[in-house]
Amino acid sequence: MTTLSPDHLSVLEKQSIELPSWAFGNSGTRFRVFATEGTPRDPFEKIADAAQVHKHTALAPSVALHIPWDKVDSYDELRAHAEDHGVALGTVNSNTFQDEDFKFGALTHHDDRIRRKAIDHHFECIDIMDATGSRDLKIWLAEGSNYPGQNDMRARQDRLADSLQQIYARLTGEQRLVLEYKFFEPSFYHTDVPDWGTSYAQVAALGDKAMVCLDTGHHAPGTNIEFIVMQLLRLGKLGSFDFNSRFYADDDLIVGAADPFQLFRIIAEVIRGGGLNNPDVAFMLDQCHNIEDKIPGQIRSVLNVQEMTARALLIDHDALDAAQQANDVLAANAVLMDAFYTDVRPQLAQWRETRGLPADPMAAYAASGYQQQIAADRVGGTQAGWGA
Ligand code: PSV
Ligand code: MN
Repeated sequence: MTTLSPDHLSVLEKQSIELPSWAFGNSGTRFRVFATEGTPRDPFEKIADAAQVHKHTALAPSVALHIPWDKVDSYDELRAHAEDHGVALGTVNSNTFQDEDFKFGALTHHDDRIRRKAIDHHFECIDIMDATGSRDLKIWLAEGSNYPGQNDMRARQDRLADSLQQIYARLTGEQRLVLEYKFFEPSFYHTDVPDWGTSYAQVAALGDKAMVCLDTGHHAPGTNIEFIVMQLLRLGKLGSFDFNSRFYADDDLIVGAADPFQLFRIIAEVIRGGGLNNPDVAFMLDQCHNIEDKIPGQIRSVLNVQEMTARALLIDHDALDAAQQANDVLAANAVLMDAFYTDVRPQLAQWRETRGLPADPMAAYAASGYQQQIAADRVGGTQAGWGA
């Protein structure tokens, strides 16, 4: 099968990908953060930019916040502003990586005062979720150590379990906690949540409302990420994705840019495991646009996810199953590759038009004049950026 059926298209129509507010601010590396004209000066402007992505693609109806970067006086006002722009406020990300007190740890710290402060920061995030209507609290911890012997890793794991328990107990209603893992950076010897197994062990101890977040950039090179996707779905613990792509480390580049085939394989496992358009499995981007324009960078990203989803939907599962049962290694592989190599772009473009969307969202955005408008309008003030 080489064309998308009406069933496939109705699956694609329901797809939604959450955007990170920080993708619209300036970012860079430890060497330099480059400013771009028109960069938002506050969370309201970030939301307005994110809404452009949704307007041109109908793929990105919500925006994740990062606290304290996106702190505002009135979350009711921010929520209304988002709604006026046709988007919703999504996941709230905590931040325990930029406070002097957290230099040697936060939720794992041996000093009770510092650990209390880190837990209280998460309570504040939950209060914000109550106001924004957000469902997910996403926790990524920068803590760990740089040198063997620096820390008692076991004691830190115990304190982490206790801290998470306190945070979990504070959730209400439909709220969830998602725990993101990362095997390095900023700590280089050990991190306290390095891998999916540790995240799984910690969230499994908490309960049903705690899930694992899989950031595609947070694995050692060569890791079979789709295997982890399969396993977490199988265990009912894949809560969310932070999509991005990487050539070397946690590069935070446009999803699907470095290795489209890996993205295809990941989404194929999501579909296989019932995770597509499943509200329990949130699709989010976690990217930075260091040198390219940010809004088109995000448009390209959601289109890449849509395109790989379309290709993965084309996998002929009957043929695949038959080949697998027959131990026909090459035939099974060919079924997958046939779907992967199908160019779905012309059909997706046509389909977009039938829905009143631009056939080419990148071109439509470029022609809209929005980029020039924000460059002209947003003069003065401090551009949002790493830490702002
Ligand atoms: C850490 O590398 C991470 O992936 C976490 O999700 C953070 O919240 C995000 O990047 C932005 O700093
Ligand atoms: Mn992430």
